Amino acid sequence: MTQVQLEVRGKVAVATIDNPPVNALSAAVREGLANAIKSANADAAVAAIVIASAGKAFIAGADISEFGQPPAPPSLPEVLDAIENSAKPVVAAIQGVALGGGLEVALACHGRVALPAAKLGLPEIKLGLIPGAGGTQRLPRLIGAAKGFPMMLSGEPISAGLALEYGLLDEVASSDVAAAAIRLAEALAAEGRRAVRSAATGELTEADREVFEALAKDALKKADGMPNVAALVEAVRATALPFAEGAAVERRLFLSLVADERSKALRHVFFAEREVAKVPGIGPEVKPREIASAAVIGAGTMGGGIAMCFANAGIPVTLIETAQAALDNGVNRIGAIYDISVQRGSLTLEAKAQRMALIKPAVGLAAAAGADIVVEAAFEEMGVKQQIFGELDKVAKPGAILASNTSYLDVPTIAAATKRPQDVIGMHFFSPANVMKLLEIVRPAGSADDAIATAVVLGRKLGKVPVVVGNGFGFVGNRMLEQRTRAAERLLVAGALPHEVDAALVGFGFKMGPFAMADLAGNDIGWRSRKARGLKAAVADAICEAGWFGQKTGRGYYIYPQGARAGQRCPEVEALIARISAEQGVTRRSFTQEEILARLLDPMVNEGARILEAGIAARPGDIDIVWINGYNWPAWRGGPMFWADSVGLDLIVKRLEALAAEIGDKALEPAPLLKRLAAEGKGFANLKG
Ligand code: 3H9
Repeated sequence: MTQVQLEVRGKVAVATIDNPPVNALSAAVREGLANAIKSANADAAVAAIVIASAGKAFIAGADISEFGQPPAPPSLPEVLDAIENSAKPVVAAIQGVALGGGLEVALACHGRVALPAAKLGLPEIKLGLIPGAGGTQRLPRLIGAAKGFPMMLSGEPISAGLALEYGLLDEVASSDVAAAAIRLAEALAAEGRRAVRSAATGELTEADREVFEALAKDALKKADGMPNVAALVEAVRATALPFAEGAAVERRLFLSLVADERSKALRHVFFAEREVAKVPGIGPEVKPREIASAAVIGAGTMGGGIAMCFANAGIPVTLIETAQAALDNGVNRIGAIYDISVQRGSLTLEAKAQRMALIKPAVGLAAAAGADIVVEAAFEEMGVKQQIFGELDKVAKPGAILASNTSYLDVPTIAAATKRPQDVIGMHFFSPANVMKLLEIVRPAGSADDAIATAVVLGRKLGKVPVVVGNGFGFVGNRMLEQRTRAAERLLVAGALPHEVDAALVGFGFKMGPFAMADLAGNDIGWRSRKARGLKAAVADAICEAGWFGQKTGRGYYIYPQGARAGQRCPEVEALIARISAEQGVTRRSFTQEEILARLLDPMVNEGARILEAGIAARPGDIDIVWINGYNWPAWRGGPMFWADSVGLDLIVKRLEALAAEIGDKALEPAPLLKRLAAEGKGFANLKG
């Protein structure tokens, strides 16, 4: 079975790539393309060649799953050289996305025709890479670096219309792109070989180079330590060299980036993001329910944000409160958030009006009667939730999905307040709900498969990354966060200071450390929750007892002079911490950044292992996706479970054993799964499949 079929139509040989789902350039496709070019050139009856594709995508790029494996010949640059140097002109017929190596195939051709809906781009930057098959050399030579460099820097594809304007395409065909490509191929053949232009022969003008250098300077400033931005600049600069030399520079840079841990992490995230959409036990035969309208209960910050998600997706939503004043406040808050977008220019006044019109404020639960889905975002207290669900059971229409936006509570207990537990699930949004990508969908035992499938489809429609998780205190994200919070408190008592702990996490790549985060969210939230659960945290409790709730009170772990967002070190807090260490008989010591990181992150990994053992997360990659999309874990670090693998599970086990002994806390001992994998010399990645 060849993945490239060659068929001669008149004088034109059409090579059609057929490698579902997205025609990635696997070794078999590369070989098939090389053979097609060779045999078409050897066939005296053929005057020109067209490269076309079956399916939706033209070519989605190199096969990402092959990276990091031993290279299988022919390499893509070799195939592209064969296309470019073909004695007979080659034209690309682009019917769908031409991305990465896919666009590089098209660039090596002598002509390019696309359908209007096609998209063209070089997204390698998003995988921690740069184009590696001549893209950095051919694209700027064809359309100029002033246009080509930003395309490679952002990784965002452009439309066929813009590509035509740029000169990246020769033609946009309204239909039958293969026929249009055949016509162009015939015309090029008729003009004769010498008239055929190759992207590799183009040269950049002085003015173009100047614009590029200015853009490059700016990009390097914002590169944030990502090595591929500097590599991209270097590769584009190499267009000043003869093509073959420039291509060699690009290849060297590309190969070193493929081996870089940051790109490995981003590739892991690419596949984990797609895998997370597959819910174990729920196949395509499970049809999601139709969601044409929604209701959100609670017009507080969370409920308002969730209502905005529905309105942004064009779904009418009833926003419900118990009293008019609270409702008015909620609606005003939503309006004010949209106003900020309007001021920033990211939303038109008209769009704001349309979205506000989709939000229907109402007092009383009876207004939820017509909704296909009801999302409860009321106070986080079991009694409150049970009362609401009991009433909803009476008013909601049959088959409506009843979702609780609980962060910690037991969903089956909430469901037990209804006579339709199969329709009750958790939908845990993250604050601010209209911004954060993560949506934990809690799937309690007894919930209907089609209710879960509906929530997944809806989640994506709302622009979220839905991750289906099992029921259990704190689900995945908050359960692991609690370990980090405890670890941060332990570090303070042992000798570290808040700014040192925060700096370690920021150095790792988080936007904020745990104490800056707590000050932003409000320290009283954790305090209330600890009190309700009978838990103690000496430093955190003392901070709250002093009334230092964080930014909103002007002080917390840090001081915030006159509403400043960045906190300053607080001598009183530091003295308070030292006093608590002394009270607990601890001799304070200093910690390196590396020690701080290990103490914060190892217990999270341990909890992740327990979550996997309990089946609360289906795969280690799901946990990574939760942390990247809900808690700002840097994507280029791949998520906590990927990070653990890169550190080595045996080392994490040793560190946890030492920590458990030092603290005298059995809960910190390595989980059985972690120990087993470490003993077998494996990582979490081995759990796949
Ligand atoms: C590159 O080209 C380097 C070169 O410069 C140099 C080489 C020397 N490889 O996203 P979907 C799979 S780097 C392997 O759900 P959609 C994906 O895993 C590459 N597999 O569909 C999924 O599998 P499964 C530059 C790939 O319709 C299935 O296809 N290119 C690849 O929402 C469907 O994917 C890119 O970065 C791949 N390249 O979106 C483009 N692409 O069904 C990456 C997809 O088993 N791809 N798969 O879960 C995309 O942006 C989107 O997948 C695309 C389709 C827009 C194509």
